[in-house]
Amino acid sequence: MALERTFSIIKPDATARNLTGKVNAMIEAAGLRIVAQKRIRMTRGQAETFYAVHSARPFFGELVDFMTSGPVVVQVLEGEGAVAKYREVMGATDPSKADAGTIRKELALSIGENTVHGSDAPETAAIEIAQFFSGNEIVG
Ligand code: RTP
Ligand code: MG
Repeated sequence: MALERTFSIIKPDATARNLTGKVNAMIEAAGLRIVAQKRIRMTRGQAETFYAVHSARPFFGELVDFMTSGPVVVQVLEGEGAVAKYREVMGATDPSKADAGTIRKELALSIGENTVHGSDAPETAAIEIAQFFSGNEIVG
């Protein structure tokens, strides 16, 4: 498998509980390298753009409220098959359905406050990375 990059967000429920280091330890233990990282406060505009694919869903307003409710840590992760590997490490969207040992099973609070985001395909990863990072901020 080829070296690949994926986009990750450590969400406000996790920064509020001081879990950034714990999430990062689980990412690194899985063999993924954190090649870019910054802590930001997402604007509503950024959150609406980021989750535009969900704009017609009933939970869209709540999702934007949540993602702008506190600091997030945006990251670029690199590794072999990074997109699929990180989805495995994250676990299912709903933490009650996530496998043992995954970030969401161990740390998430609910389907909304679910601790992390990870890109769902290499094409979306490239778009999401470009929304938050310029090329010289990523050091592989
Ligand atoms: P993400 O995009 O954050 O990595 O999560 P995902 O792929 O596992 O889930 P997705 O279907 O893309 O949904 C995006 C985020 O919306 C929130 N959500 N809430 N209340 C609900 O029923 C509901 N469904 C989804 C979650 O925070 C989910 O991560
Ligand atoms: Mg998604």
